[in-house]
Amino acid sequence: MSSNTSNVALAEWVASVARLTEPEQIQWCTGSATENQQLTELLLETGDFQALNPDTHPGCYLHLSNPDDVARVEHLTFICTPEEQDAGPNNNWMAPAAAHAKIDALYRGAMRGRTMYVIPYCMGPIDSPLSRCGVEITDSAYVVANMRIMTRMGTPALARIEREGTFVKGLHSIGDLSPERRFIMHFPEELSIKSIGSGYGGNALLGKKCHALRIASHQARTEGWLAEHMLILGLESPAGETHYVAAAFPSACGKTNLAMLIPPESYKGWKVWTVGDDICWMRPGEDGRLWAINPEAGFFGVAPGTSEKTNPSALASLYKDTIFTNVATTDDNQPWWEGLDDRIPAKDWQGRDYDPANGPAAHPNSRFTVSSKSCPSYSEMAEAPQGVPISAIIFGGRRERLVPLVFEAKSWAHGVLVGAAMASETTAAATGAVGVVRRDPMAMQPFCGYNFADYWAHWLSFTEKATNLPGIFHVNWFRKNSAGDFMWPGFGDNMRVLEWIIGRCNGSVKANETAIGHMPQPNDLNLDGLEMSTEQLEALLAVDKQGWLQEMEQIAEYLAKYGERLPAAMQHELNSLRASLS
Ligand code: OXD
Ligand code: MN
Repeated sequence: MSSNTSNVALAEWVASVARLTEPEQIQWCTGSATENQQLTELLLETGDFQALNPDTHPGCYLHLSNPDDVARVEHLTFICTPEEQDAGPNNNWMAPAAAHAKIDALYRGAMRGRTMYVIPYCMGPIDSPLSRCGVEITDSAYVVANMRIMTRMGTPALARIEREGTFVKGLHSIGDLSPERRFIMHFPEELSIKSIGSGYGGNALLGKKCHALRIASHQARTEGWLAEHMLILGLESPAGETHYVAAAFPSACGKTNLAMLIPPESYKGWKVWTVGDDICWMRPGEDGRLWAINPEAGFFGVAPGTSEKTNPSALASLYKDTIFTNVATTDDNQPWWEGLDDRIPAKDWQGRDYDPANGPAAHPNSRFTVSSKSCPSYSEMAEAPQGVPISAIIFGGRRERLVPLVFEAKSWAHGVLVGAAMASETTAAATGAVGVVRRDPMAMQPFCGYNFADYWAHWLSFTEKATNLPGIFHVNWFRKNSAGDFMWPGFGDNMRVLEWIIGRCNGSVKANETAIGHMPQPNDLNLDGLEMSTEQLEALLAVDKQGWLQEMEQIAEYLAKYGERLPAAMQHELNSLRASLS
């Protein structure tokens, strides 16, 4: 048995994985600078990393993945619970024994000739009671390099595991990278994950989607908290008061941009602080509020579209110590992607000479991995063990039509229905068609580790768990007019909507009561410095009752898939909304 840990379960698991996968050697990761330097040298030697221009981008590397392995693979992602109904219609399901047998056969001898890395990690600040630990075993040095940035990885995490005795087991092998032999399997009851055949982000960095969302959502349900696909930001007013907001948007809908928003010029003295850009764990505090941590330590952001205009803070973070995956490069070896600026790239994301006939130079789902600490707007409260108190929860989607700029749910239960009814046009973050409207409840469709009906019941139960719950809001930055142009400028100007939301939370601003919820009176939105006519604003805030009735029919049809398990309170909310619309 290995002497690398005093935790017997961990030592035994590592030994059994080694027997199955037969690595050439085993390396326990400590997270030290020397270890990172050695790994980087190895990655450069194997060609998994290419150094970028050391003058403009010191410590930055480019990784080009297999062209068949560039996004999450939802059709190959499984929740393996003893009862199929517990995974729900929202997940692919496989019986645990069958799943283990299938994937273990693929792991047999998979690490021959390779190093097996053992990565102890902590999701959340190392000293926070809200944090949870895991161990990822992987044969990919690229995964280790990413996990080092995305989690608190190494010796302190192992010490916590040894103290607490519990951890999530994540086994990952790149296998032969064949999509035919690729599976991402979750065993919530066993608190374990098995992933093979992909080296890409969400499939391979098991702390992120697999642990912090799919397994954690199950853990959160059992333990009375929430694991959500949400950014967390702090909004500081000129008076120095900071409100924290959590917001759920489907993948690649601008969560990173919103989390790092720079207020417009007219908002002197206002400041947005970034706590997290993707995942939020919240639990009721003794004061009855929800307190949240960002379980991650870095950003795995979508590169295309990130620019000085859309997200200056993200861009400022990317000039040192960043891993770029599947971006293009310029002739002086700087990273480049569509939307960055008007330079012409030299090489595309497959390392070919750039030719527009081959499509975009950077893959649309190309990414940067960078420490949160590199971000100029990073909040020091992101390291606070108690987390931050949440004043508002925002749901949003990418909707060209119907859905107004902002509305507020009438109650918590109504808010849960608003979240459950979220829909969005699909993006490149997952494989499959782009631009199709799909239901993405709470932006958790790809990430909820159990039956959505039980998940909504869990959300509804928070009225009994917390006495001072945040307000729930819905936003849509993506509405288009009949000419096909966006009606709202978005980005920094989203601050105007955030200000209204905070005003609602502290009772300083009124609202119009409409059939779908509370909405701003046009004068309540601060439009200083923005060229927008009253007609444009009215169009952005219009409630098309007929359109909403049709939407309600589609929502009812969608929810009906959950049958008897759908909480009665949801049906009740739906019926009362329909009544107020007709
Ligand atoms: C992500 C995603 O990578 O949601 O954050 O796909
Ligand atoms: Mn995400």
